Amino acid sequence: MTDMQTRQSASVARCSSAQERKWLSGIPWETLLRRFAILVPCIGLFAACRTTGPAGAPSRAQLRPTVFPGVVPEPVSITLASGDAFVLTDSTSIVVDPGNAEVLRTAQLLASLLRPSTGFAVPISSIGTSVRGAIVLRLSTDTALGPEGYRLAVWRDSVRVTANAPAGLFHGVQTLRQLLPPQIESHMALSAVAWRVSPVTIMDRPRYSWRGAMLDVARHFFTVREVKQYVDLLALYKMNVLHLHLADDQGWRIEIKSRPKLTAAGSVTQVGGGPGGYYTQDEYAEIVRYAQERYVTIVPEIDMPGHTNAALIGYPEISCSVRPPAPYTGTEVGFSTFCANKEETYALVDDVVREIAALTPGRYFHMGGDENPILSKEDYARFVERTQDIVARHGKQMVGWEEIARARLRPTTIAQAWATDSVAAAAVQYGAKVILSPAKRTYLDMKYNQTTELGLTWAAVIEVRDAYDWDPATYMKGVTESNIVGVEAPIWSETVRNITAVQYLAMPRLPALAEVAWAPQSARNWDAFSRRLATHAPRWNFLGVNYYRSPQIPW
Ligand code: IFG
Repeated sequence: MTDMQTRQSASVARCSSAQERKWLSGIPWETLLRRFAILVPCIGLFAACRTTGPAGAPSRAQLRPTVFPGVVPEPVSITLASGDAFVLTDSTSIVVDPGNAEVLRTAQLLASLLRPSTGFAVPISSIGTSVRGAIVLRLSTDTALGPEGYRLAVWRDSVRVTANAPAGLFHGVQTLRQLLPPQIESHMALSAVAWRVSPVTIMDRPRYSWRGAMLDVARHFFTVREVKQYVDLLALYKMNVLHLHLADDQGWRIEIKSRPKLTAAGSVTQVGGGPGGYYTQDEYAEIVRYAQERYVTIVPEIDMPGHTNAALIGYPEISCSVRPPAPYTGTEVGFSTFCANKEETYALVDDVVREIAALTPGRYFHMGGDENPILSKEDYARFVERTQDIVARHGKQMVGWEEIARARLRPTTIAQAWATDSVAAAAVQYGAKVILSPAKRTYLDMKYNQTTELGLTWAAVIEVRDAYDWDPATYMKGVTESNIVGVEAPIWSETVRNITAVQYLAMPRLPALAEVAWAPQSARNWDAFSRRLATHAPRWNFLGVNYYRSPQIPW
């Protein structure tokens, strides 16, 4: 057997102390056997835990398993090995192929993580120079990994991340980040930290290609800086879609040059009466750029035909709402709609889709489609189908909330399940795919429990385990794994008005859903996840991320 033990032959070291047994207790054997090769030979473990104090039980710190990484999402394959750790020092460099601008960008992002906390220079040098003591990021054809997967090998004298594509290298770097001590996230240099990574090899790739979060910037407006902070969280957990809910009854949040009254009249307030706001097209482009560098695709949503009160303040001639459009600061839904039988309506839709599509490199445009009790079934279907044609004409694939499945869909269209476990299934008949956002599991604007100050309860109260313990492939009748493009966690902002409040509701349920979307179902285990997640709290503290200390997690 090589010194790299394969996970199949894992066996727990016999000399583990009560501390070790405590840490390992509760994690089912099959998880340990499948997920971690804990083949630290007794003598090795005893040596690693060698006591410096009086003979007898080693200290808690010495025994704390430094080789059991708290990687979230759980990788497909992770093999721990004995041997010396890789240690970041002032001679550590990052080695890349300078010819690939994307890979160089990822190297720069890694360097900007490592430099502040370690105080090391961490130079970036070209492939071909010595790799001793280096972190090597390299593209290599490896079809087993797909477009987002990676391999990560940590040895005493080097770290190597390889992938088919730059996105995979970026994801491998996030795993390396999580294998480093949480102090690595510090924005100020810390001394007396062992910047060590235990020897490990990982092969990893995502289960779903759509691993998303949605931020409602319409009920309450969030600044560009706050949106970037949310993108940072998604990137840490390998999520790759940020769906921005840019318009609703309470606010229109993006400049449309050919329709200036959308922002002039529609952006001036928000829930509760605050000042509202909107993104200029340059600001929206900056959000897109920032997200793209972190392999997060921005999916813009203009909710139509319902949830359109803010748009109709400026353009009341296409209103078929049940009340005259006016600035609205409440939280009711279902009282506004575009008319479906006026050509002026589709002229406005075309202007909006054209301008936003031109600013959006991602393939998708989300047209909303939810909660419209006003239009007849026929008129609603007509609106969805004409909008679907407009979106296609501007080069995008349409996404819509599950109700759009009541219209005839293109096979490229995606229905987003949220309220029921059946409506979106109708999309499958057209060959359309489904995103799973079941409100009872993924709506992060739901309270954790009845005492949570922020959030709503109409769908459920959702503790961390509720967000984690489900299988998308078996969740909906008539929707199987092959129909599913992915999972998305919306956070609606009726009750949250700044990013700190968003983080409180999002963390730690967002990493739970990131694991639902990334890890193989066979690798999912609540006990193991909860222990891995607990090790992330110090990381969030260094990052200044607000979070809910759920009693379900062994912090
Ligand atoms: N449902 C509405 C949202 C928001 C939400 C709050 C969808 C698709 C309730 N529509 O979810 O606008 O009000 O939890």
